Amino acid sequence: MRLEFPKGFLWGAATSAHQVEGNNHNDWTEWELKNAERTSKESGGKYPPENYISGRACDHYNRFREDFDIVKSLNHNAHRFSIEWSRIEPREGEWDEKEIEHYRQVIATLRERGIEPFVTLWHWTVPVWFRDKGGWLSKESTKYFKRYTEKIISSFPDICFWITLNETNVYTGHGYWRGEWPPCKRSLRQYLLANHHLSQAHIAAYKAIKSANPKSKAGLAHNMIYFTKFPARLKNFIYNHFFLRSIKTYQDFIGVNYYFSDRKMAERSDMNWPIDPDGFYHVLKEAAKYGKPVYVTENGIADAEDKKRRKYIADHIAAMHKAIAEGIDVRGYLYWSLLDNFEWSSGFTPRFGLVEMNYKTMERHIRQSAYEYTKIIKENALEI
Ligand code: IFM
Repeated sequence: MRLEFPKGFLWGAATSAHQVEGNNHNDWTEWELKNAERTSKESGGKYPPENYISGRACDHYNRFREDFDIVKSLNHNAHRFSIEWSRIEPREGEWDEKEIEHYRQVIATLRERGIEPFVTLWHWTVPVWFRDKGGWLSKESTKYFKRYTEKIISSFPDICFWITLNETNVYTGHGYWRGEWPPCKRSLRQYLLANHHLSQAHIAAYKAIKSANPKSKAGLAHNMIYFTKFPARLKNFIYNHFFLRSIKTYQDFIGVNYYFSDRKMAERSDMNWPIDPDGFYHVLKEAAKYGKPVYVTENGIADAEDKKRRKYIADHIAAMHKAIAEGIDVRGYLYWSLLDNFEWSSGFTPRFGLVEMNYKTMERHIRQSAYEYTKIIKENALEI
């Protein structure tokens, strides 16, 4: 059977600045240096402290042209990346024009290759001065984020797709509720406050984007889980809908990041996450409730041996097709991730990439599953 996708469907992959660029200086890099020894010990010595320090990551900052050649060779027609705020505004109110020029080159390089950029403004890391002012707990945070957004949109006025924030629910859950990620808070009050400021930041950024260019589209990349266990409805509301509802009409599309459900599945990824493509179908239906187009801004698997990725991608794309066939307006799919990269507190161990990284030599090796994904892209259809 052949599952056809709508004409003009966008296919590609995603990355984020801190996870691939290398040599950033932000709140995470400082935290990594303090925590690497402890995290390494917690792994029972299995992974050395360097595994938990982003360091030069994939050196994508210097090798983005080579990486986008790979993207083109794989026939992707869209690509999501993020701009690193700490590079653009390393000190409060001081813009680094050299870094703006860098991202101008990144965007131009994608466009020259016929690849549509999806630009994320914030993917979890913040400049250290912003952290020192209280980060997302400060009531000034919205003002700072808006100012940064305005600088970026005036620098890149022709971007069609903006993603303001990445996975606010995952970020605040780990950083303000469970205390596992910077800024390592464990407080319901602070968790709610950070969420509140992030939703205000989104709305301010959305308004700024639309007033600068009403034709551009702005949304959020939102992590969604398919919940089946009691109290599934409550969990669905809190995790999947609370933030989306708080930004209500201030979004032109819903960006869905999907990885797993809460069901017991026979197959798991290297992250030990259950593989549940049917859950993907269900979360797309949840996302569709807002009556906006849906873009899959992330979906992927950590699979170092590349044994499960081909099937994972095909099964998830089939589930997405089922949603489309039922009338859900899904317009694009971005696999996470283009390259193996720095997976936050798990370090370099998980391998999500279509492209395998040799971190010693910085060589890139295209995995077989990436070619299988390309077959789907070329046909704009999946044969099952
Ligand atoms: O690597 C992350 C990404 O930064 C945000 N979404 C989930 C991915 C895999 O954990």
